[in-house]
Amino acid sequence: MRFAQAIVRPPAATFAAGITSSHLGPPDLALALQQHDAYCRTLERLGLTLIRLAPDPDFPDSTFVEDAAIVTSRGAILTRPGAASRAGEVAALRPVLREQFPDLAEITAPGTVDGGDVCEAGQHFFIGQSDRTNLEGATQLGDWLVRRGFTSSVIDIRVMPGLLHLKTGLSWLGERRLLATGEIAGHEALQGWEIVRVPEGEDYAANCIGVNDVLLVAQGFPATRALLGELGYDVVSLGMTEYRKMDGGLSCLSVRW
Ligand code: CIR
Repeated sequence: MRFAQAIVRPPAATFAAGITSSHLGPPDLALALQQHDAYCRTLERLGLTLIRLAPDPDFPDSTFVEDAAIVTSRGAILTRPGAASRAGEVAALRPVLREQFPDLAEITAPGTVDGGDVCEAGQHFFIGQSDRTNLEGATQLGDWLVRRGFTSSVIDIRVMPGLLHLKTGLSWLGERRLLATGEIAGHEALQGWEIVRVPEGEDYAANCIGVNDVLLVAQGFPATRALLGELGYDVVSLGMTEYRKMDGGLSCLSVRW
């Protein structure tokens, strides 16, 4: 997974007013900003040029930029986020992505898609059908991917209560290997893939991203870190505590290409 650029957006002062199902208490904005800064500096150290969007207090969840767009090696598509309070987040990404991808596509009503439900795995994309991504949205995205020579499959995660998005429990580690929580590991769509199970009690660490030979994982999950290290990955861990309080994972803080 080689990336040269990414879009990021720091949390706004209203961050704590975002949607969450966690019972971890309100996020500390100052610490969230520090964690965001460390995340951005890590991407830059790995060679990425960052496009930094300004924080927008009207959209408390807008730091989770990944949900608003999907960028592939063969084009980009804006999503139509499934939560009403997040629908307007796409507007800030449109001009930036259009400049880079002139034939920028867009999911249209009644389809909804959150980028967190879209797990790229090389030529194949796993698309989560969730409370945020409906079947119409998943179908529009699947058709768009097929026209670009990719394949896709849909995984219904509505029956997996611990997962907000597909990527809450599934990440691509490269080649044919996926990191998955127990809930998702046995799904038929993953047949033929090598599954690395997230160690017991560390489900949050399932959301990780490979960036230019390094695997970025959330800090505080030693068994996962050790397991990935044994498998030969160069693991870098990042503090994510304040984003976890808002149901956000590591991948959601950037759109990469
Ligand atoms: C939400 O519920 O939409 C946000 N509070 C968290 C979104 C996290 N995004 C992601 O996992 N891709």
